Amino acid sequence: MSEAIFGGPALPQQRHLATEIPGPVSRERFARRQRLVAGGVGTTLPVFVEAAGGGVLRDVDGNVLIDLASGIAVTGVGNAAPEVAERVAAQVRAFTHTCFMVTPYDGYVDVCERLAELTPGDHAKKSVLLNSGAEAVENAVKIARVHTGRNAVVVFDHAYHGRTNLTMAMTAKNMPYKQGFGPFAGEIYRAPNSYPFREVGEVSGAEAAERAIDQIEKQVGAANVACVVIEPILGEGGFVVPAEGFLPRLAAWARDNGVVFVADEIQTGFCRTGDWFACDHEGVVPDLITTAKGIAGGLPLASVTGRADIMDAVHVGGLGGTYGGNPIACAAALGAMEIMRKQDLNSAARRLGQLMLSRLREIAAAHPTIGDIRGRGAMIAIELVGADGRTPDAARAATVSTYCHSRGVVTLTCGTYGNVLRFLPPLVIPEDLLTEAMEVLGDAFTATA
Ligand code: PLZ
Repeated sequence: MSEAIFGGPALPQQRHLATEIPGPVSRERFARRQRLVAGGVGTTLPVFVEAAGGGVLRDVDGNVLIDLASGIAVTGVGNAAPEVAERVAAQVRAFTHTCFMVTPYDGYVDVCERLAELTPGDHAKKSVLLNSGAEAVENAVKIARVHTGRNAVVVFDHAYHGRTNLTMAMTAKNMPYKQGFGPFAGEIYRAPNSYPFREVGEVSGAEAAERAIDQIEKQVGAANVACVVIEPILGEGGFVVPAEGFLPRLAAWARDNGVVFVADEIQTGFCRTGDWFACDHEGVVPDLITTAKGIAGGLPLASVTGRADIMDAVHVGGLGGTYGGNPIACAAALGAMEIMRKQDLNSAARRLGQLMLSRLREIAAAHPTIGDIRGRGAMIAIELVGADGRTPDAARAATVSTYCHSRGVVTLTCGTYGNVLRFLPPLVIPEDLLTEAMEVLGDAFTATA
């Protein structure tokens, strides 16, 4: 066996370019990847990682990159975080799997207990644990349908809920998520979202909610709706923060009409936005909440958590799966949630957000292509537009992102129009590294002007 490589916070927290990006070793590995991995799997930045921790990734050429992606909002507590790594190692040595449906174990129940404490609302709650975000969304829909005896599912413009058949139908964007993969599941209805930057004229949160409600009532009928499923801040759709009042009004309408209100907090959850969950910001209490990504410090785990009576509507045996709530993933989640609490990652996310916002405002003052700066906590994005201040400029987003990659900063794009640059640093990133990454971003705008 080759020598162990250690990541985690002990990894030197310094950007370092040893070669061009990607370097020769990564290029060689990538050629092999191209021969062996299905062509449909994309790559944002073709460097092969060998260690990661704190705010950096180290690649096989010895380059150290600043991480503004967190593996798409997963490693909020940091990569290979000691509390996660140690609990995982201990669990692997004790037992790796029994299947919770065959013989239970404490880790699963402990995670459900933590979820009941941390998610919005102080009502009685229960959870089911699963493997991926998409699986959590699917299960939320199953539960809502059985509870209500209704079929219709309402989702929103720009939504992203996953890549399985049902969640593809719920996801808004065709390319690359849906193209050629139909037929899709039925009884999915799309309502208009609140997208302040792209509204024509001023539309308040309450007005945007009325617009959606009117469409739901006219086109679907409230009595047919099992659930509305909404990301409280859009993730893949562009980090759009709805106008204040939009979510509370929708939630109130759902309550008044016996519709299950499902918050998809798979990308926004676990301190990312400066609260445990994005719904907390406006005091919205969802009936069901889907979580994944940040929950377990990088191990695959997801959940549906919600009102005990709704969760209990399903017959025994109706929910499950071989690996859902795998003991190793549960051990990781308990470690990750402990870090979030002990290190107060909500405060950290707010500080990192302030740092990014102030630097981004300076960059935007010099580069009018930045039409909008938005987000909350350490979930921040900029939307790039043409000279008219409106037309999406996806090409510029791509060139700026590519420049950042070449200088050792891992950035991601998103948005329905592909013209949004998003920043998702690990919540444990040292602030000087984040400042440096913002400097590289500023250089990227100047160099690509
Ligand atoms: N709901 C809000 O953000 C996953 C997708 C990356 P899974 N987002 C990243 C990609 O291109 O596949 C996501 C999300 C929200 C659901 C999901 C789905 O979570 O764990 O990827 O299934």
